[in-house]
Amino acid sequence: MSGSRVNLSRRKFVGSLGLVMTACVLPLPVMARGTLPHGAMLLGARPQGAVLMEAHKGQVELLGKGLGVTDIWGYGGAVPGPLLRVKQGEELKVRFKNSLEQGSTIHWHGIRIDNKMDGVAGLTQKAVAPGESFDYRFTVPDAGTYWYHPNNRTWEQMARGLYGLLIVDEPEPPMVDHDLALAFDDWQLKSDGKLEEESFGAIGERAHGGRIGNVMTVNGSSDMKFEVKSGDRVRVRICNTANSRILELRVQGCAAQVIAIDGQPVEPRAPDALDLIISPSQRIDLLLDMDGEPGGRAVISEVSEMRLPLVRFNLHASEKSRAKPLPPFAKLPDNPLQALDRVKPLEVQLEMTGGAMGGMSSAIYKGKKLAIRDLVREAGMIWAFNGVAGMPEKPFFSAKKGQTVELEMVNNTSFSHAMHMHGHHMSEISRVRQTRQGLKTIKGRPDWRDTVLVNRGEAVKIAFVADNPGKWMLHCHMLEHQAGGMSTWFEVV
Ligand SMILES: [Cu+2]
Repeated sequence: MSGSRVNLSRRKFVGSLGLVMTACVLPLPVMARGTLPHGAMLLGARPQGAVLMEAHKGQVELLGKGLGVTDIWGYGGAVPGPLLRVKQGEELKVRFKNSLEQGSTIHWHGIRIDNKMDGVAGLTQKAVAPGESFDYRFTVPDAGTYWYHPNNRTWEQMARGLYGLLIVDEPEPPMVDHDLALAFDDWQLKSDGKLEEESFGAIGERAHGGRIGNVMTVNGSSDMKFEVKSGDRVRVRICNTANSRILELRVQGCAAQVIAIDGQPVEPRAPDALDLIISPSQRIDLLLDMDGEPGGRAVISEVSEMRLPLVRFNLHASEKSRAKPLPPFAKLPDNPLQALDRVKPLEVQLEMTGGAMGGMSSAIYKGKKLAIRDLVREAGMIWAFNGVAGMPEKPFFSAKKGQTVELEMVNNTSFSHAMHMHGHHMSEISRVRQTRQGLKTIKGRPDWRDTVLVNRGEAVKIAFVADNPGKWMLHCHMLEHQAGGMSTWFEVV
């Protein structure tokens, strides 16, 4: 890490992000059923029922008031962008205006969306040119925690702050005292708070673990605090919006349960260490019961590099919210995902190669075989899926609508990869790791999800029902790896 960058540390936050705070992270008051403020938290104007989302430059004090200004790109000029909130089955209408100096799009991450609305530049639409607009209009089939970000030069645009969260409410949202949507990000900042821009596109970042930041924020704040009471029930929706950092979380001082992963409900359970490893783009919904005594504290820390308390819940000094603890939390209603049919699946294998210490000597790029040196020089790429770097002209595979696909992803590289599939959710059916003693079966994570972490030396088989027609990306969500070659697409016909 260069000397001009500040150390990874928790910085004092004094509330300079007032607008963002108000819009996105104030604990909602006690919410009785059916009284969620749909749309009430939107920042943009809503001309004719559409939300206006304008991407433009902005300035925030990520390090805290008076500690340096960071120039960012944001939806509404803020980090994160406006919290969007709709009810399951409703239509979301967004007019996206691009007031940046480069083309952009909005991808609606994790939504099983109409393909035309998926926001992938070069695959589902043209990049929206500077000064132009694009209307996104789609219904949301699944309740849960989702998010949005560009899909054009994503590695740069997201690192500059372009992202926001999207909540799709259940028809009857469960009773909680506070419902919080939190974007966990890390930034590469210089000591004056300015973004480290010189390293954008650096092959060193692409070839290794990606752009790892030195300052971590939660909704643009590095000191996120909430005032709660002993006895409160809090739903915390966490999204990893970092370019490449795999979050490792610890929750202390309260009773925690996982209730959803990547938006999809799971049987409520105490989180194990695997549950709290959140790779880039993944979400986890935690239910926190504040069972500590008044005056106490609960903390969510990030521990991948050092123990950083990132979210604090301060319990009121004397008051309790209720005399008796709440009854156990029932599983959220399942979303309308089709069951797998594993009798005659379409079987596909994807081998990941390349990167530093990967030993890849050449790959196909735009139909041409290039030696690794030329691949790096001509395309800035250094990774491949089945020997192909970057988006191929033809689909990686074609599935018939309704067909179950079993995809085995074999990681023959020296790094972990967070594999994200568009338009669908998948279930992990097996995970094995190459060890000196041979293949070892690892505990799988069968819950539905849109992103699966494939660690080095692992082969992870996932299955999904290809029920959404169109052209869908499949890529590593470590954005430097995606830019460095780890992206492909499949079609459902
Ligand atoms: Cu990767």
